[in-house]
Amino acid sequence: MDPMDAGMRYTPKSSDRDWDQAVTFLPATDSAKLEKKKGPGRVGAILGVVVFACVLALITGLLVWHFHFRKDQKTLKMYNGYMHITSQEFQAAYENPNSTEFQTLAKQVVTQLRDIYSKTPALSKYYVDSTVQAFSQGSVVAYYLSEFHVPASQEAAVDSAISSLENLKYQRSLQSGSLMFDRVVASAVDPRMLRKRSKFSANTQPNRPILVESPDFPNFPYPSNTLVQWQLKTEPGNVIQLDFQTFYLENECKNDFVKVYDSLAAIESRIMAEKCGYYSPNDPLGFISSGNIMLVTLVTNEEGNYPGFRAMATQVARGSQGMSCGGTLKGNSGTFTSPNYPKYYPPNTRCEWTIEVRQLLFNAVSAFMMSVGQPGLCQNDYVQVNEEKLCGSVSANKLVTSSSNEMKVVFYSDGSLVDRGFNATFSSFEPTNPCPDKFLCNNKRCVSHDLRCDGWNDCGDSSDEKGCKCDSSMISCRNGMCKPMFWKCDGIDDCGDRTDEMNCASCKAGELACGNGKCILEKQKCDGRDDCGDKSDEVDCGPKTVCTASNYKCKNGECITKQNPECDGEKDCTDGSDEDCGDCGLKAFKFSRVVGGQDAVVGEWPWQVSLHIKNSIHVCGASIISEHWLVTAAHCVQDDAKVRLSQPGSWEAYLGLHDQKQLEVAQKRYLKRVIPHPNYNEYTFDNDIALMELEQPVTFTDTIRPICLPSASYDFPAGTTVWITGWGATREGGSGAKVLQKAQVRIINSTVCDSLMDGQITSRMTCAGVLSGGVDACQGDSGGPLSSSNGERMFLAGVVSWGDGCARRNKPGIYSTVPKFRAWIKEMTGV
Ligand code: 4AZ
Repeated sequence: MDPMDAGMRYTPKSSDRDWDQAVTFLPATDSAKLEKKKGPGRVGAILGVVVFACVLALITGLLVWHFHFRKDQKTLKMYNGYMHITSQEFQAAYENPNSTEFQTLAKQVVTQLRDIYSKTPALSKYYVDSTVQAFSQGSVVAYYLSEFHVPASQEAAVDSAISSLENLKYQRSLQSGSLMFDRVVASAVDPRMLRKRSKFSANTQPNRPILVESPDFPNFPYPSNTLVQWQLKTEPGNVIQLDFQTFYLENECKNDFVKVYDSLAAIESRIMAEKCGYYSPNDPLGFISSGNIMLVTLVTNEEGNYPGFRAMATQVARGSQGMSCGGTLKGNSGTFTSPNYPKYYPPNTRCEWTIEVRQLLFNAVSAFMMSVGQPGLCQNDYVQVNEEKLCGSVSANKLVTSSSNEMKVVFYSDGSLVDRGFNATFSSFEPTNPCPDKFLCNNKRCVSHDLRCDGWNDCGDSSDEKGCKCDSSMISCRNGMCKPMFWKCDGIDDCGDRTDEMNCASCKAGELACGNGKCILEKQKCDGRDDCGDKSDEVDCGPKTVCTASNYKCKNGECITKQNPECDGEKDCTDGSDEDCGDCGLKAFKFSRVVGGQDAVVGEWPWQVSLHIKNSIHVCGASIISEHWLVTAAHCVQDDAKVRLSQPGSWEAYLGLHDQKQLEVAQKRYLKRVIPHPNYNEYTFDNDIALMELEQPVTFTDTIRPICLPSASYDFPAGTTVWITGWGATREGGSGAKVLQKAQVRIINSTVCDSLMDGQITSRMTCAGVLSGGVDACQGDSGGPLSSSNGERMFLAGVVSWGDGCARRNKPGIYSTVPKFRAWIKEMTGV
């Protein structure tokens, strides 16, 4: 029963928070008592003012302290270093941090360091303590970590005092305490490596290969917020070769990275490389130390955990095969490389080759890749050929000649930051006959006579394509070049002087000039057969009722003989269905890795999609065809050893993305369905197309729009200019692009392409590229669009599928021919 109803008065208790406002209280009977109670209130007010004044004073004091003295608040600074002790012989017990020998020597090193720091006021004031992390041979090298508490304003002074300790190396030997040492090198610890929780792995044993794997590899992604270090040691006289078999980290090195040091401690002046992202087996990642020690570190942050890495560390005798370099090279020709090529060369290396021939032409055929930050200065790592120093990334066509029969080549790497090195060939020549049995290019290269006047720029300066006498299978350009006949009258200026586009309509009376220069009888026009060979005789034929496979079929069943009538701005079907195109293939704005491409403009390719493995990196491209559906390549959605790529749950799609580092700008969608083409052949890449249904429809914006799907009869004839776009590798074996890349290529005649690709082209494949090389789709572009404009809208001509490498001469990119799959797409998606 409710007590109010029972006539009882209710007195609220302090614990009753939700008491009813309608409740009445008993009236006060003694008002004097109530007046009296106001007395303590006045005292309270005075007390309140005093307390308030105190609090105000405290806050003011704190603020003054905060702003005035805060800059001198001390922060913890760590320095990693090594000390070269000359007065001790290395003992096996130094390998074991628990041994008495280790601890005794470590104590001496710490005393020594305190002594060194005490002599430098900039250091002594802030020094806290040091710990010894390891010892290695030579006589004994001690690796230590020193801790300083430094006011913010003094950090630079402490850094410089620490680096000036290195000057001790110029004194023959210092005696202080009981140790003699001749070198102290230290540098500030990378702050990213301080933030993390540390884990140290056990030291490896010399003399047998060691597996170095990220934690939980290959079963789970590596853990968050982890620092793992592997100290690798081998016997003196050997070096350590570290080869990564798998390397798959987050793309952003500031989050997750692997650092490899030519040292046992993370001393930044001994760093060989910092790596993140993905390295494919075609782009092998491998390092070699200069001595018998190496440190591998993995640092991860809290977001984006990736599969990680597996590497094998092996002991290699210094100077063994593949690692040795220099010497005298004799003979008429030969090749030589930097040590460990094409993997990374060791630090602290100098190699000198003397090439002796009767007369010499030095011909560096592969790129020189050096680690120097500033190409041009060639101060850190370089190749010196006679007097010329080369560094940075040097063209594969770089050629240096000597004017005597001797040439000296020196390769030099300093103590940090290594790169892939170089591959070079040399060949000798008679000064009077520089290219025996070969063609001498203007740039002094020698190329085979077979390559002369073949339509391709083999010399690199086009001199092999000038002054040509063309045979009947080639177009004779007025400028002296020869071009393949199938490029005649294709509307594109292949000669460069338009010769191939002249006299295209010189047919007899009663004949019709085809687009490709061929003449056919007038009556063959619009007969439903491709008499020209380029279908130009079946264009502009008006409505027709008898349909062939090459006719566009209107919604009302009418057939149009005009080639590609859809969405061209002209109504060809009587029911107008050929112009029933919705919003597809239109860009919101007017626009004035792909290998050989350039950065796209935001919104330029609004149908381009980046497919990521869930919580992982970009792996494939795709194209938006409707609010619900994407088109990609079937080979992108085949299960692999680690990820079930055929499952929609393995993916996330980024729409409207421009920069892979700004995923937050894009619309992210998960997938409901993945439908690979049922006839996809994983050996031949035939039918390499797949559909993806989005879990949630996408909202079209200025940067997210669909591309038009060409009808089954749509033709993209050879010579048509088309665009490739993607975040794939920007060179064969290279890494992916950060910003979306675009490049222009042309459709290549299928017969020509089939012979270039050794008969591997099916009717469901379209070839496109630049046959002289240099422009192409590449790894990571797969699944993305081959976009073609009809002047009004963009059409999905193809899906990036495969190729023989990337951007190689005479090796076009191969795309799945979208018109061939139009009916299947309609059947599966309704689009
Ligand atoms: C790939 O691996 C790939 N050059 C895509 C396209 C090409 C080559 C390779 C064409 O995804």
